[in-house]
Amino acid sequence: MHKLFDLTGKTALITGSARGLGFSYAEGLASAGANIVLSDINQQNLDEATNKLRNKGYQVTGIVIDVAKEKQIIDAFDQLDNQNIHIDIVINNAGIQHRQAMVELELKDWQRVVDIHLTGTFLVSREAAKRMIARNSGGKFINICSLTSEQARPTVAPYTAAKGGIKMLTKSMAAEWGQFNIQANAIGPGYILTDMNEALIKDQAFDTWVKNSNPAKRWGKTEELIGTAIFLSAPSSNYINGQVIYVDGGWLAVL
Ligand code: NAP
Ligand code: GCO
Repeated sequence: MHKLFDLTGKTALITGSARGLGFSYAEGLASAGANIVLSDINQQNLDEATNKLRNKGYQVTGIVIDVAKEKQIIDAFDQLDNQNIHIDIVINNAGIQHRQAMVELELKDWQRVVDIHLTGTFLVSREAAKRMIARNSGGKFINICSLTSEQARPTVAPYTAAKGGIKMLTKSMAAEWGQFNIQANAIGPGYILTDMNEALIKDQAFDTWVKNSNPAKRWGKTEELIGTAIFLSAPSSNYINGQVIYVDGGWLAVL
């Protein structure tokens, strides 16, 4: 393992990591040497995911965190403190999608999407950064953006607003925490084959649109995001701050 990409001795917390991209990030960082704290809202999914990684010989702790609930986040970090588990790397991955025209959208549905993506990213990062600064340990934040951090499509307004906000929150984190040797960056995945997009993948017209909209002419695979996650978690990115790296097959590069 090249020392620029070696995560040995570091502990990474990934939110929403019982399945999907979050689980891929966790497995990828574990393969680069990191100890892993998996977190999710569903205890059963979390236990299954924790066991999967432990069976591969990785050092894994599982903790239930609903990123929409501030008290759960605070309690979780207190629990980790009590277990002497110090978080060096945070991937703010937890997320949901809600597809509906704005004129029909209810406030509760808007609020839930924004609470999980944008506010959840803020709350988890605040608790982690407090401790990184107090320990003078430095740290890494990888927030999860989206093509919708840059461009919109109809019916996903709360998600788009939240993902645009996460892009700017990432820059705010860089602005305030860079002096403490903390780097905050983001990954912007294109259209990836995960459960979140199951309905879209099955829709022939949408599938064709995705394939025609990026130079790679295909959907992305979860494993194609791992290298960027390791890079942004490792010493190789120590002078990169406030950036979004789009892993999108070239989607945003072309008309
Ligand atoms: P996914 O397959 O739906 O998985 C989302 C994960 O987040 C699940 O484990 C889910 O838990 C968890 N979660 C949901 N609400 C939560 C909450 N309140 N607190 C904690 N965990 C919560 O989604 P995905 O495709 O892997 O997406 C992961 C992230 O990547 C999201 O932020 C998404 O916006 C972003 N992203 C995805 C794509 C893509 O094409 N897939 C592209 C760009 C960005 P449960 O298992 O209990 O539901
Ligand atoms: C949608 C999708 C997208 C992708 C992703 C693209 O309904 O358009 O869910 O939001 O998941 O965010 O980058």
